[in-house]
Amino acid sequence: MTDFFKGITPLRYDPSSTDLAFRHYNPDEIVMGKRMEEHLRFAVAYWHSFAWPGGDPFGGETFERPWFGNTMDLARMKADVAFEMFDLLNVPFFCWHDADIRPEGDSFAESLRNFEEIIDYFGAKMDGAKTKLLWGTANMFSHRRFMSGAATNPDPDVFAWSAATVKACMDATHKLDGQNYVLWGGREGYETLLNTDMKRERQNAGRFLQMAVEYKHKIGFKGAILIEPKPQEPSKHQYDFDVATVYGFLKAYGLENEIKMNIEQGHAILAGHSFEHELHMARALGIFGSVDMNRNDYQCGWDTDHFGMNVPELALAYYEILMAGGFTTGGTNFDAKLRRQSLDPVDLIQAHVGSADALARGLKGAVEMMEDGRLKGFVEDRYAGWKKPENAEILKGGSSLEALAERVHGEDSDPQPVSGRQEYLESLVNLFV
Ligand code: XUL
Ligand code: CO
Repeated sequence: MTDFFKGITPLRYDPSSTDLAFRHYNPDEIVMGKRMEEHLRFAVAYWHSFAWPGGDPFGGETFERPWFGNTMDLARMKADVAFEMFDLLNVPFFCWHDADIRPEGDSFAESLRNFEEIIDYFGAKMDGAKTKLLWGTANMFSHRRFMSGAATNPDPDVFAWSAATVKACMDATHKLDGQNYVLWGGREGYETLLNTDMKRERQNAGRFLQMAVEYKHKIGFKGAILIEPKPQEPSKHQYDFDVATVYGFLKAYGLENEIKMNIEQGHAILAGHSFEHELHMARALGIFGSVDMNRNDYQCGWDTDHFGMNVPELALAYYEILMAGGFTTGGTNFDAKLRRQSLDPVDLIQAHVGSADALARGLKGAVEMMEDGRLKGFVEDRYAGWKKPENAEILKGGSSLEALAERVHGEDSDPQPVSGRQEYLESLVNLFV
């Protein structure tokens, strides 16, 4: 036991508490036939909570955690503190990158040894414990070797290094019985077109992904492979721009039935979309997987990774998730970090508790929207004309421009516009949030 969280007792659901407690997140409450914990499937992100030093583009470390440093002893202390927080929060899942959990070695072999030792350390802690692994992933963006990309690096040796890294991370995810494996390509893009061959980089990334899928099947990993779209930052432009772009890419490499989406609120905003848009698009394309839950600062234009606290926005997000059928292997990963002035251990706990409560309220609002049924019914009615046999036939290929021209010529009145009733629908949403 470390003393990092000393004085903080396990968090409980207590709606009347005036102290630190869950006031809305009640894991055992049944909503829409399922325990709230099983709907939300919360995960703590190891990197933001335990590895991030509190820097910003103008300032360095503010967090001075006792486990910061590049040794195995410190990596084990970090793991001890992390699992203590998982227990305090009673959280069902966590997520990691290889680089957050192990010290970087002087060679690939040394880094791998460190990594595997920590994975076994995690395994021992997870044995009989509540917290499971939602997903593992490889950090192929922080180290300078990845500055020109991982799978899209012009240097085949970096491509090979990246393949070895993904192999190790998939092996470890499989060993810890992870529910998913995530790929986020922060440097799979470019800084300047003047030194970039886009055709080659896309091909290389496509082949890399195919090899990851081949390996998944070879080792019998049953979890989902997820891609996390983001349009830019750290690179000027990234190939995994948004859900629709990634879908086109997957189609081109025959992977659309193999890979799903891990959708992040902040990334959706950077792509010029809303979170709901990205979730709805993934639902429409049948590739919804999981979410990285956070909140962007709408003014500053960076991926600020605030904790999600805006209930009306969260209700719309969970409405889309419920419409997609809810999570199967996926979950709600708190891909969020403290503000750099929030120095105290209790701030880490408060952030997760406050966001869990906001998310629980969002979920409950979404459930009410689903159960009320008017939103869904409105959309169904709006497209009901397509159910008529003569219209359904058009989409089955049983029509042509000439046939439709004939139909229109034979009619004596124009189609009459029908109200989209946006304000009614927005007011309806407000009944539930
Ligand atoms: C970066 C980001 C990553 C991924 C995992 O914006 O969201 O932390 O979630 O690599
Ligand atoms: Co993320």
